[in-house]
Amino acid sequence: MAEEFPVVIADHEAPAWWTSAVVYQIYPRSFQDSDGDGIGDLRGVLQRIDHLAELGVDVVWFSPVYRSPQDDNGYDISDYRDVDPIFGSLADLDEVVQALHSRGIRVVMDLVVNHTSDEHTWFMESRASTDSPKRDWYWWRPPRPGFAAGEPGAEPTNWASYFSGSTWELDPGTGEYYLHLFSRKQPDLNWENPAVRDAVYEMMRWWLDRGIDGFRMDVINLISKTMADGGALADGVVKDGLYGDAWPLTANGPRLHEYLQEMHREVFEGRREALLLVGETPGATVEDGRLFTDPARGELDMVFTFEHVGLDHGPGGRFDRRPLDLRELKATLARWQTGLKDAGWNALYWCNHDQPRIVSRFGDDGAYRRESATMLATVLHLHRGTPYVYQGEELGMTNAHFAALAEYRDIESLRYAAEARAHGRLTDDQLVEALAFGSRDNARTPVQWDDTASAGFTTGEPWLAVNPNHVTVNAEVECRDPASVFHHYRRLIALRHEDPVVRLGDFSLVAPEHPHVYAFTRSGGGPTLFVAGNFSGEPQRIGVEGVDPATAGRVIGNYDDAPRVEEAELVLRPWEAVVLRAAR
Ligand code: ISL
Repeated sequence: MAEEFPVVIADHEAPAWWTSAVVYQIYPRSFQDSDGDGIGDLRGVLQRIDHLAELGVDVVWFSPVYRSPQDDNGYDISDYRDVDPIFGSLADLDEVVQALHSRGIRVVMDLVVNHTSDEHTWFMESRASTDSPKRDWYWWRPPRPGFAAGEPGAEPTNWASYFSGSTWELDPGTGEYYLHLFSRKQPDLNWENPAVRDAVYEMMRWWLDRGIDGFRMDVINLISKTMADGGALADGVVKDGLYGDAWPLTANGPRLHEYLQEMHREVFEGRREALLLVGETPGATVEDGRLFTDPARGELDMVFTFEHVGLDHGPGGRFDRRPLDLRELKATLARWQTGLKDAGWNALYWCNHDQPRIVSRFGDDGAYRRESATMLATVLHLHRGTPYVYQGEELGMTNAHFAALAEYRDIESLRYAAEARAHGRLTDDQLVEALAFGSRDNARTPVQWDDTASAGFTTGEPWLAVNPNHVTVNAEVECRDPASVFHHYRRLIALRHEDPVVRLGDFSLVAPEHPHVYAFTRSGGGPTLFVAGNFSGEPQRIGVEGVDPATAGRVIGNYDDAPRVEEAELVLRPWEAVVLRAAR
């Protein structure tokens, strides 16, 4: 594939190209179908390149399109070097990459190497016998001492999988159990084995040689496991009466940074400057974040933190809703801004294929859908970091609001519901409510392109129901209206490209204790910016800092005119966002 970008010169003084970039995530299954089978595909992406170019994004990250039994919608990979026929072919992918490159848009591929599919040849060889040369590529353990294989309680530990049930699955052929932190069709790779690491690095180099521009690394902080230390296994603390916490022995292990630095040397050396490397790191603290992203350490460019998207979760996790306290959101994001100020970099996001829609979560997806979606966008995009836009977010798409359990398709939701039912923990009504709040399918309903029957997504039967609100919420309407969510995102993206203060200015929180307004300044490298967002449907007052509201210019806002100023305070309207720039 031809290189369409100017050669990036390694200059360690200049800020990296991705400090002014905005990334767009495509979840191919739900983006655009081209062949009427109800599942989005790569030729469908080709039909929508203009949409991405008009939005002005710099990078597209593709959720997995590799060969896969689709147990977890492609996060279970059976061949890393081929495209699954439901999405098209390698030739289609080359065409998509070329089409994006020709518009100046780089391409980042999902890298899922904590686990493979159980249908990957590596695992099939591994499971064949206890003396298979690939036995040690995965985590095999005998039954718990005193138990026979298959007996209730014989699993080597009591650990809970992220998708409910045990993390251990018995292989009847050899009488041993294998570890799977996710579904039983996603066995964890054993990174302790250097042959595993070499095979992964070789595959990564193969993709870079084909012309892709980086990787989004799935659950990358799970690749080193503390359980490897002397092979010790221990039960986890039981949370829900059934299974124990796997985290302490399976995440953030002692060799994590060593592996990432090795990967860097083996795969990225000499070409790092042109790439974007982003790690998905659930459970990472700011201190971890700095270790991953300090450029001097040669690991990753940025990581996805989970702290801010867990603030509306109760003790029961993602299906247990509790109200957001805005002060906690501000304190959390500010901690990351400050913690990575001098070394490291933030990935900024509200949405992805695992997160319910932000406008339904922290905003108001009813009467103030447009206002709250644009307010949330403004606040996020004015932080220091690289913003990620998840497909449909730029249209103000909302949660699915499914009223029946039968609508759901996601393995995590289905297994959670089955377990909750089996143990009588929740009634069906409670389950409908829990999934409506927390299901990943909220993010996965098809992109709403127009008001026709299947929202322009497919001519067939969509694999997951289209949200009925596509009649009013869709790309056609959004693109026509200059005040829309779409055009607001377009302006925010352009602003990051143009304004060095948005790109690099220091972040400082204003009025951290205000319960309804998220306000901060960005300063240094140009006139100070003051940013304020009203997280409520009521008018709110906020004192202005760093700029004089009488002389300041309005850089961007989500109402037609500037907010009223009374006694040096701004009076923000419902869900209003505004960015003011100090007069020079
Ligand atoms: O959404 C979650 C479950 O509550 C998260 O824990 C999620 O599983 C976690 O963020 C890891 O996500 C990534 O790896 C998973 C895959 O299912 C997700 O789609 C992916 O983003 C396993 O590969």
